[in-house]
Amino acid sequence: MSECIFCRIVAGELPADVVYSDDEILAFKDINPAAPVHILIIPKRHISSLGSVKSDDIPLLGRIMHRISQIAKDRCPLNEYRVITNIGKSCGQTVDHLHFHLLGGRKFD
Ligand code: DGP
Repeated sequence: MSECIFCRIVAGELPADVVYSDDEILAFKDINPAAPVHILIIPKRHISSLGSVKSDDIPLLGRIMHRISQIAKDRCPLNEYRVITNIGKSCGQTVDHLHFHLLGGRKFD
């Protein structure tokens, strides 16, 4: 059994409120939302962070970006939103599995 929480969600070992899933991408609601729309978009394959992507990952990263824009079109008012990824503990990364926060539905400064 993986020790990575997000790998366990991908494997169905932990529950999640899934909003999108395909062969390589999963999107689910953040357990601790910071905005009315707060969705995490992850590769199903374990990649630790954006800091460890390889050139082979470029097509996957493009598909993740495209998927984020599709989810945002459906869920974010005015199609306005923020996308964040944290890399490393000192910058707020608490789960060592690449994830993009899609935040929307409120004003950000
Ligand atoms: P970060 O701080 O960038 O590593 O963001 C990790 C996010 O993951 C944080 O906003 C809370 C969320 N999170 C942590 N554990 C779980 C979980 O088990 N389920 C869900 N849905 N979200 C989780």
